[in-house]
Amino acid sequence: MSAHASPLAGDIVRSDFDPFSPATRADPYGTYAELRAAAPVVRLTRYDIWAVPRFTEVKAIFGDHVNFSNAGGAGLANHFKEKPWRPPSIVLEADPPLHTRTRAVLARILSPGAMRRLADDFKAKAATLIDGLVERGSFDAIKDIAEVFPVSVFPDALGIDQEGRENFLTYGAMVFAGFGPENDYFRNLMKEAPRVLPWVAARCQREALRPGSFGAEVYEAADTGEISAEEAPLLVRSLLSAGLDTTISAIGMALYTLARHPEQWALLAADPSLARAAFDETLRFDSPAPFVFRTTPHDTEIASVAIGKHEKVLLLLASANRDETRWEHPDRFDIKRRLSGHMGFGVGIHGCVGQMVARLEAEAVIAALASRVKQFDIAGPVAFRDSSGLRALSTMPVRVTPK
Ligand code: OVM
Repeated sequence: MSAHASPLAGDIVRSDFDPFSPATRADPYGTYAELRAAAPVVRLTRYDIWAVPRFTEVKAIFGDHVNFSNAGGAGLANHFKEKPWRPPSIVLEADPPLHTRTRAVLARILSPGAMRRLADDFKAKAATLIDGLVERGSFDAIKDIAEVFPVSVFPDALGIDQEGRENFLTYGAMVFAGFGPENDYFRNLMKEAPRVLPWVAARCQREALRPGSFGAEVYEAADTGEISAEEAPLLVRSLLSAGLDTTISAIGMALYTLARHPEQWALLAADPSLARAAFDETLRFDSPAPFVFRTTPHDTEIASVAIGKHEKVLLLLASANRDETRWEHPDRFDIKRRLSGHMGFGVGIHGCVGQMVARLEAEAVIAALASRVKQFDIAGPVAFRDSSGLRALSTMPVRVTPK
């Protein structure tokens, strides 16, 4: 474990690093290591924001919602100063006490009991999907697994019917691109907004949601007065915004990481019950949601560096997950690592409320594949998606050797 440098008190370390560029997405880890070595907080001159690359400060800021607010926006946009592209999320982009109320509703809906009720269905659907693909022998692990499985289970759990589900993918892309700068990718997607945003809003209404579903349960919370009638559709919108692109990206990155480490695949194939642990290690090793922002509601400091009021602070989760002072051999992908406390889902009051759904989906897919396939090989060029807010693949041709 090596120590990190501490710049002289009062010194501001600057960098022209661009967290949103295609080059960063292709390989961010060298730059993350440089940022971690340089300082606990770095001024990114291209965007006039602060970046936090080390585990200790990322974790401390996650635990400090008084000095580091979510109401200022979880992306680059500063909601304290500018109007966001969509009405802010009432859970992600809110502070206590509003957040406390909305979070409690989601936490109950996504509880361990709810997961037990979904587990058999997820496993059966994963088995059917993977059986068909293993028979084919060659397929695209992103287009045929990662982009298919979450869409086949999550909108059902949410209570939304089949028709037009591809609109969710466009909407999810807008949400995650919307965490980055207003670039051509975002502007192009937003051309679809006049069609997709009303479609999404209609799916968030009570009439559109199957009785007994997660969505219907949000409306039940409005009936009991836990949230208001106006808040219910916005909270359904959160489930639908955060519940699809994330798991698609995470399952895709998990398969990518596993395929690049054949010796780890062999361990998994020998014992598919390692699937859940393997998934969490992929989230540490190559986090699909690599960062999130906080905004300062007033003057504060990070590791003795003065931070002004209404500043954006970029928490580099994916860098914290490789911090050499926190992890032994951080650059080693090891599914048998005794892993706890990674930052892939964030932590604290805003830590991913859907993380058990994500684990259930990923475990179902990875275990199904590992129990049928002894060798899992990349068979052609992979490509990353353009999204500024996610690290995710758009294609990964693979060849599988059945057991
Ligand atoms: C929301 C939302 C959207 C995207 C992600 C997220 C990671 C939440 O609308 O609440 O959490």
